[in-house]
Amino acid sequence: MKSVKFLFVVVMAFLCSSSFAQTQTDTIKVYGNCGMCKSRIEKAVKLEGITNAAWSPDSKLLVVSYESAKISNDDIQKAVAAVGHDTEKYSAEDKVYKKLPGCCLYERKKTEAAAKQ
Ligand SMILES: [Cu+2]
Repeated sequence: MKSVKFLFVVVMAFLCSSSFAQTQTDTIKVYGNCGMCKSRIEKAVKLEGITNAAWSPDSKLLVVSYESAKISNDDIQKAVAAVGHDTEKYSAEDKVYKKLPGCCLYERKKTEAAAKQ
């Protein structure tokens, strides 16, 4: 009887930890301008583990919900930078940024490289 109880506890513990996968919501500063930026940014974070993402052209903030076991805040910021948008932690490559449509050429955050120019 004791072992049955133990097994029950183990199974319950397993069910609890797996059914409540940790979902985290972060707000990340992402540089951009307009509605086109919005769709580009939100498309870039349609990734495994991300449950919700919305970027506001007014606040320049990306509110993203994700399962922290599957993807990290850094991964998300890298994915955004990869499509040409600087984030608070990662900068887009110049060549990617320069390919953005004219209306999307947002004022870039001050990077060391920009400061030298
Ligand atoms: Cu834009």
